[in-house]
Amino acid sequence: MTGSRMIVLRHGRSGAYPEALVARQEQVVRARARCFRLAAVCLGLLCVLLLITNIVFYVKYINLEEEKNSMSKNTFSLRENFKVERKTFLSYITNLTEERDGLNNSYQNLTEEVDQLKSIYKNMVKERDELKSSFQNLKCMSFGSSNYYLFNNKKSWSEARQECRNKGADLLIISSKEEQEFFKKQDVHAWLGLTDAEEEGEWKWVNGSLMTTTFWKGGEPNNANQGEDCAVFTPSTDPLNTWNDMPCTESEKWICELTAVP
Ligand code: MMA
Ligand code: CA
Repeated sequence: MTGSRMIVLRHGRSGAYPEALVARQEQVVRARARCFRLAAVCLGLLCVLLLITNIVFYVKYINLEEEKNSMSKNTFSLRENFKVERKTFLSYITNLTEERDGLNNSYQNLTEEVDQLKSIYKNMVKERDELKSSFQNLKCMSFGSSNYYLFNNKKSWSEARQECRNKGADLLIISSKEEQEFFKKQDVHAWLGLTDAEEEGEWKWVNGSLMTTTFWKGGEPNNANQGEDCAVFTPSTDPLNTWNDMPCTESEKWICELTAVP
């Protein structure tokens, strides 16, 4: 039961205000006042606490706001940097792509060049081998004022003549019995520089002179099958009858003659 109710009950029962009761009532009033003061102090303290809390939170909020602003600034600058870097990288990629395409082209050109060089090299090796073989088999002879070169590979009459001319010589011209006998001793089967290609039956040496001394085999020249316009020196038992006419397209060995300049 509260103090005020007790006072009312006592007052109702006795109907008078004794001094003790008054003192008691004053005591109660003072206690109430103390209570109110305490409550006010507590309230004040609470207000102060609230104020401090507010201030703390406000400061925190300001800091966070600043942090947020600085982060947004950073984010913006990062984004800008990223944009610039992206642009730079894109331009690098474009440049690199162009460079790669250029290199691809160069590579293709180089591959073609390499193929060409390979084929040139192959041809040169072939030519070298041909030259090697023809020079390995080349037999050099001397008679009178002429040097002779017997080639042991075979070519048509025109090609054989061209080979001689390339070396400043021409196909062999036999202009004496001694020269004929000399070649008989060599036991050769080779083109002579003698042809009737211009006019059938009119045999001419490659230097343009008409044939005077002749050493045909028996029955030759017979222009067999109407197609024999070039003369060949053949091995024969008879030293003074060794020539035969043959088709110019046949492949035979040949003798080049290089006459010494007087
Ligand atoms: C025969 C003879 C020659 C002719 C050749 C062609 C072997 O000789 O008929 O006159 O030139 O054949 O191969
Ligand atoms: Ca013949």
